[in-house]
This record gives sequence, structure tokens and C-alpha cells, in this order.
Amino acid sequence: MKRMKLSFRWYGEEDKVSLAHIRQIPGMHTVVTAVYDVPPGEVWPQASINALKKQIEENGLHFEVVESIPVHEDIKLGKPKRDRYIENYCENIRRVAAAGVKCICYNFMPVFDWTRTQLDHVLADGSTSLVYYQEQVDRVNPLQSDSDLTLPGWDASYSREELKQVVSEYQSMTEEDLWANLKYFLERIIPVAAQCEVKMAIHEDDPCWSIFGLPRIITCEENLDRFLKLVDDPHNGITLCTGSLGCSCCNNVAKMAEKYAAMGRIHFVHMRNVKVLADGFEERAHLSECGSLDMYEIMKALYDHGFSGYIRPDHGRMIWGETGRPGYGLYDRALGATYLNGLWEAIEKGERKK
Ligand code: DNO
Repeated sequence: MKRMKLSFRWYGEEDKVSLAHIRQIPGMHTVVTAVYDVPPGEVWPQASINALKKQIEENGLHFEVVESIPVHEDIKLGKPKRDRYIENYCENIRRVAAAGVKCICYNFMPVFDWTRTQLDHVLADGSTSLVYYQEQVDRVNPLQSDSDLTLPGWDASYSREELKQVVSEYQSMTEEDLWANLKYFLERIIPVAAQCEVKMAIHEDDPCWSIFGLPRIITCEENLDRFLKLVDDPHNGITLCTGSLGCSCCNNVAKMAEKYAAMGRIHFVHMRNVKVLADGFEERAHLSECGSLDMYEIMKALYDHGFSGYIRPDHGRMIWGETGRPGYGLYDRALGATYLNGLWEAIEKGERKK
């Protein structure tokens, strides 16, 4: 019987959420993590990878998914040094594969990873969540010295000046250039992933539109179709991130789940609900009725098309007084995991009875 594998993101020793807590979430299989103390583009020490594996396995869990191995900006920009960084990337694929990793999540967003305008917006029930209001994005400029907009998803190793520099390098770059650089990267890493039997799973751009004038291309069905054809190999797949795609009403996430699961190209799923507003979105509890996405429909589409990859609850709200890394507390993500288990069990048993 094909079955999803439930997973949970863990930020290593620094994380307030411990592996001992994660293992107590029913049905938990895999810990999703990364080596966090190596700058983007460099090779991860095998000893650090093996230490993660050891710790995770000592807690009765598996270490099968890495999120993320960051892609150096020179690769996205197509600069001459990219070959060196791509070689390092390939070496990282080989090294994590040697430790038993089966799936690697990464993204190809210029400079800024996921972006929100507030990390502790108070919802009606008193919980807090991450929100994105376009008018606030339009007002802020992360490059201005008086801007206090820095977000947990962003690479903190840049100084404001360096950030300005790298952003300015994208000014002359079109979406087509970014596509060409992505293709160049995939043509070199996918054969290595195939050899190592690792599934590469690109994460959609979050939110799925251009921000701060930078090109973004992993945003919608048409572009995901194009992406999968760049290197038409099952090792070149996606992380279906319901919240990243679902924050635009143009995306039909359940349809995409169905289509790409049927093609065997979804290797990892981030399940999260969002409430789409006229001018932005709010992250909400996982339950369908709390947001704009029909989580049942998405799960059913995955089930019906034989999805057997990794799935994790994505960002949670902060509830019950918990404090910590925005989006990545224990309690609401654990509720999310339990909800995903419930959906899957109901779908599975419902189908068996037919
Ligand atoms: C946000 C995450 C992203 C994701 C990267 C993948 O919470 O989903 O930061 O890890 O985009 O590279």
C-alpha cells in the first residue's frame, strides 16, 4: 500500500523544539533538516551530516529529507563562478545521499526566500500568525538603511551593502535569463541526483509573484510544466507547497496536486492553509474551514494518484503562549500533523470500503 511519509522540520540543536518532542507526534517518520552553519555554496562536512543522522536515529526517527541545500546567488545570476558552486552542490548531493537522504528541497528565488510583512499578526482567537499585505510590501524597501524588514527566511549573512549589491545585479536580468540559469543548473545536478537516487524537489516561490522588482518563475502551473520539461527526469521534481501556490487565486492547488502526483513528480509536500485577501494573505490553522484552501481535496488528489513521498505540516500559528521561530513552533504544527494523519486515514479507509 502506497503511503505518504509524515515529516517535521527541525532546525537542529538551536531549535527550541526538540527531537524528543517531535518523536511523540503520532505517525512521525522523518525529520527534515539541514547543516545550518556552512555558508551557501560551500560543501557540508560529512561529519556534520552524519552527526545529524545519528541524533535523529537515536530518537527513533529517519533522516531522509534535507531542506534546504541553498543555491548560491552566482548560480541564479549565471556568473562565471557558478561552475565551482554547482560542483559543490553536486558534492553535497553525494554526501547527504551517503547518509541515506532521499529527497532534497531547494528554491530558485533571487535573494529573498519566503517573505511576509508581519510575523505576529493577532488572529481573532488570540493566536498569532504570519501575514503578507501587499500595501506594506509596496511601502518598504529592505535595502534602505532605516528599513527594519528582515525575515527569518532571508540569508542573514549579507550586510545591507552586500544585499544592495546583489539585488542590483538582478536589475538587468529577465525572467528568461533566470530560466536559462535554472536549466544550466539542473542539467548538471540532476544526473548526479539520479546516480545517487536522490529526488530533487524545487520549492515554489513564496509568495508566487515578483517582489521588490526581482524576477520569480516558479509560480504557477504553466511555469511548473515548463520547469519539469527543462530536464525531463523523475529526479527533477517539486515540493508542492500549498501555501505558496495557494496565496494566488489563479492557482488551483488541488488540480496541480492531481496532475503532478500522477506524473510522479511530487516528492515532498508542504501542507499549509492560507486565507486569501483582496490585497494579500494570512496564514491560518491547517483545517480547511480556517482558510481558502480545501485541504481534503488536495490530500485526496495526492492519495488518488499514488503519492508516497514526504509530507510535512508547514508553518503553524503561535498558540498556547508558545514563543519561538515564527511559523515553526511545536504546538500548531503538531496539530497540523495530526490533521494530516486524520485526513489520510479517512481517505484510505473510505477508498477500501468502496
Ligand atoms: C519556509 C520554507 C522555505 C523553504 C525554502 C526551500 O518556511 O518553506 O524557506 O524551506 O524555500 O528552499
